[in-house]
Amino acid sequence: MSNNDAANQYDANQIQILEGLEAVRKRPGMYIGSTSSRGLHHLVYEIVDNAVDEALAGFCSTIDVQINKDNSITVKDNGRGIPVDINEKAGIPAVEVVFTILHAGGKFGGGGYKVSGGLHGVGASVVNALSNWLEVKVCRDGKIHYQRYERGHVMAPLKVIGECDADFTGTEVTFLPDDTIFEETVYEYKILEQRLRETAFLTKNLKIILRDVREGQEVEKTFHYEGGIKEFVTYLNKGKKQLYDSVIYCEGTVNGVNVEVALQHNDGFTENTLSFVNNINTPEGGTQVEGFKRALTKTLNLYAREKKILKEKEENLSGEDFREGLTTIISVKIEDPQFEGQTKQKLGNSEARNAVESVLTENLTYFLEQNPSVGKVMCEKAVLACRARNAARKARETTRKDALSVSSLPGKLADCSDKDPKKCEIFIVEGDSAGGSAKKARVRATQAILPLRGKILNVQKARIDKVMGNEEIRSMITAFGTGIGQDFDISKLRYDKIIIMTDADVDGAHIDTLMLTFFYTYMRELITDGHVYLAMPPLYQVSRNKKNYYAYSDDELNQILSEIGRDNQNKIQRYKGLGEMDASQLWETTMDPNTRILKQVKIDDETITEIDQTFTTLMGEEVEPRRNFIEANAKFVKNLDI
Ligand code: TTJ
Repeated sequence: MSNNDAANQYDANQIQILEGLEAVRKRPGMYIGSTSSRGLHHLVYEIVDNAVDEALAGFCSTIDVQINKDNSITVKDNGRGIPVDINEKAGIPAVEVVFTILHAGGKFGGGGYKVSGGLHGVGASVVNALSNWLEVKVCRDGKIHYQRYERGHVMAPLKVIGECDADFTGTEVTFLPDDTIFEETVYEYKILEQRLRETAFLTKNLKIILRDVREGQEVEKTFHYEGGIKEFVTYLNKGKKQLYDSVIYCEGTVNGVNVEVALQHNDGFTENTLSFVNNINTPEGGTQVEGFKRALTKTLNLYAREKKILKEKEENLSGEDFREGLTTIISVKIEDPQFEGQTKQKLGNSEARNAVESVLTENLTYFLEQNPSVGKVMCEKAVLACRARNAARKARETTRKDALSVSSLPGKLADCSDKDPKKCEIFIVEGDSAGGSAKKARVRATQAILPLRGKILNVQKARIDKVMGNEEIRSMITAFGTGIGQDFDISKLRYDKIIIMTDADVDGAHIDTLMLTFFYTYMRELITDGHVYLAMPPLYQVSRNKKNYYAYSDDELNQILSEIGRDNQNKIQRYKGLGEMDASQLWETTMDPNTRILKQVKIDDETITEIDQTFTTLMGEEVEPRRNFIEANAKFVKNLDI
């Protein structure tokens, strides 16, 4: 190549690069999902995942993540350092390729599993394109190599700016997300903490340090788990009573699929199965989860027969029975993962099914031989679960025609007259008196009212037969029309919106969480499909010159007062409960679709791993954490993103 050709090719490459990164800036959502807080945090995972790859390859032991004072982020590792020599094809240093060419992940010279990039897997160049500026320092051969970019543009050629220890190598990246692209530019320590803790659990022995140096909120934590996912299970079962001491753990590689499974039962009734593919959470499971279920059900049924816990005439226990109160982490590493389903969150590779099944079957069989007392406890719990399930089914069959059919809607329900579910909504109201006002206030055609007496059952502390026997819960099931648990059918839902309307106090918040726990456990799609809302009654009424103003927070009260004037003409009333409002006030402030505030209950994929724990904390024996939580309301909002 003559000098001239080289120059031409360099120019051609530059143009391509700029077009590539410009496309990212034009349609950021396509590359990182969103430009909200979620996308902002995603940038950090994209960078960190490159360093995690290096750890998985066996060359990096520590990753240091820092939130800087200006909300820029620094990620530092002690890996081999991104190569700085000229990449033949692009004619620029490899490190520059990584940051400026779209889809050039950190992959040089194969081997290992492609983990980089989390859900979207887009890599460092996308982070660069979406940053106001980004600086990279690579320590290699005793030198510090440095380059700076602004909105993806190279500012100057890669250059040596100093020296480092001859035997130290590593990569350091600092970037400031572009405030013209992101709606939110302030990092939340808690969000990064959860994800990085999870990454550390999934990468045995990797040490991740997270530091916040912003004024007034300085904090530093280290996540380092020698036990990997085994410790993850212990962490998730914390605050619950374990059925036996050991966490069962196994690992193996079959047909190129590396499998790790860790599990332990607690004395609760809900299943908590979390699955990951190449460190990425798969909320919808897939073949790896199918393999786990098969292995668990078959192995334990075989064991129960062998030990005569199951008599010859008795039918096999179901998978569900064995998974009652079971916390499981399944982590597979696979070269070419295929994601399926609407949201691409479900693993499709069939070799993963076989790999998980065979690794778990072999190890669990051996474990049960060695630990017969644990095997016995597991089987006995499943037998009880099976009995409860059968009792619930019988109750359901005998009462299906009456109690659970639309023809016999609960007496307390004031149903709406419109039969098109899309137009209808149901208010679940705390207490008979508020229920009465709501019935008077409502639009009959489209708004149904179901008053509930007292607190509903805590379904984390009861088996399905007891849940089905609870009157308040039965009323809801019947009114919704969907059935429950395995029978749940969202297409039968009789209302588009299910609105929980409780007092704005500690008891009301408790009822909210009991209700959400019930929905989450037995009617999850109601939440994931966005049908569940919390009504927001006002906290204050301000009357002045026959005009009424409503404030939904203390801040809002202050705002209103400064607008209308702070003098003795104002009459300020603090509402203690819904019952203090008459029908027209309730309508105006909380029920009128044109003026009310509703909060939609959502579950963020990123926080789903801690949802079960959130409910456990809320519903647990210990009163203190619940009170703190409900009063502060912080974690609730974070995890459920209401
Ligand atoms: C690839 O194979 C040759 C030796 O270097 C390997 C590599 O690129 N390692 C690597 C990349 N370690 N750390 C990174 C990395 C770290 C951060 C913080 C950000 C990025 C984009 C890459």
